[in-house]
Amino acid sequence: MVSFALERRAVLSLGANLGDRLVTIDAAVRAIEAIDGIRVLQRSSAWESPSWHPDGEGLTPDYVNIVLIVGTLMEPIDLLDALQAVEDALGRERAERWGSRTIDIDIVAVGTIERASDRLVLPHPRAHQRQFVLQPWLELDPGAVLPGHGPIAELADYVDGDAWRLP
Ligand code: A4P
Ligand code: MG
Repeated sequence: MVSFALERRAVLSLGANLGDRLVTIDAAVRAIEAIDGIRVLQRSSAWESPSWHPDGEGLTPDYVNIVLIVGTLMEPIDLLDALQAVEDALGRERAERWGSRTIDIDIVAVGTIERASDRLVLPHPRAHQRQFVLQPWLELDPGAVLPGHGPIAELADYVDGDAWRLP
């Protein structure tokens, strides 16, 4: 019998604002499904939103974002390595922080872990402020709680910003 007793649930946010955004997101989901040690459990619809940037909204092309809920036995840092390898394989260039990108894969949360190191902050430090993370996550799990921040349904009620579900 296969046991998933030690498996943690991780919430991933995928975003793209260059090229054929939906095609790249589909390719990223397939690449994540192919990783040994990750099971994709749920995938949200695609949501579009103006680009967020510390200097203002809408300075770069609009994004498409989705949320994936996965099960994994991997340590969070190994998960980050595996997801960054997917970004690299899909042509992601890290020219500037918050710059446009073919694909960005952020780890929103891993179980109830709250931990910060140089390479990985959990939960993602800006996830609680972003409708483009909260709305697709709500679609999959309306009762979810973001560790350290509370129920995502409440966060989504008072966070600014806009995100619309694509048909
Ligand atoms: N890092 C630390 N914690 C994490 C985490 N929880 N998940 C480190 C993923 N990475 C994490 O990331 C920079 C470094 O953050 C990584 O090397 C990792 O060690 P990056 O992906 O190379 O660069 P980035 O994406 O520009 O940085 P970051 O911090 O992920 O940016 P944000 O704040 O996520 O902004 N607007 C819309 N509408 N939709 C979007 O998806 N995304 C961004 C990216 C900006 N505006 C957006 C969207
Ligand atoms: Mg990122």
